[in-house]
Amino acid sequence: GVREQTLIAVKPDGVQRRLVGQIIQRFEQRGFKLVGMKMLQASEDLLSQHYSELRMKPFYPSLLRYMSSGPVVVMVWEGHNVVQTSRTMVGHTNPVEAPPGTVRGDFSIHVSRNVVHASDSPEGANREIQLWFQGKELLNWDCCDQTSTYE
Ligand code: YYY
Ligand code: MG
Repeated sequence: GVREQTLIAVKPDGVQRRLVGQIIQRFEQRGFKLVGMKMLQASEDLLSQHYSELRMKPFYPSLLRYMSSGPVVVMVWEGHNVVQTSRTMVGHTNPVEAPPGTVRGDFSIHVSRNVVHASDSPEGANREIQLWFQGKELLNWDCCDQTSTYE
């Protein structure tokens, strides 16, 4: 439905490289609605829950170290098929496979510094949103272009 939500995060490399504005712009321009956003330096505890499925991977320790090394900007975007569309906009996990026009294909080279996170399923998105945000931090607001974006 049009109320589907996803978690998008600009990772520490994206913040350091001042890409936050360009990344927000892409989601706004596509027509999605921003319903929550904050900047924080994530704890390893939060990140271990966020990346719990990857805990046995060889890159997991360095992933947590890097993701907790500086501020991230986390956002919740809402709209029809936002999870799948966001994955397409972000591009393949490994930037070598991410075509130009995607965030990773335009702004990154190496898998360990791929600029953004995007949830990979509606169920995963709901789990991640609850992990990163309190309910009161998500705003329910009317977007004035609703009837131009949706039937
Ligand atoms: O969802 P996505 O971020 O595209 O990829 P995941 O398979 O969930 O991995 C999360 C994160 O881990 C990835 O964005 C970079 C990092 N990573 C890595 O450093 N090296 C790999 N070989 C695979 C993933
Ligand atoms: Mg993932």
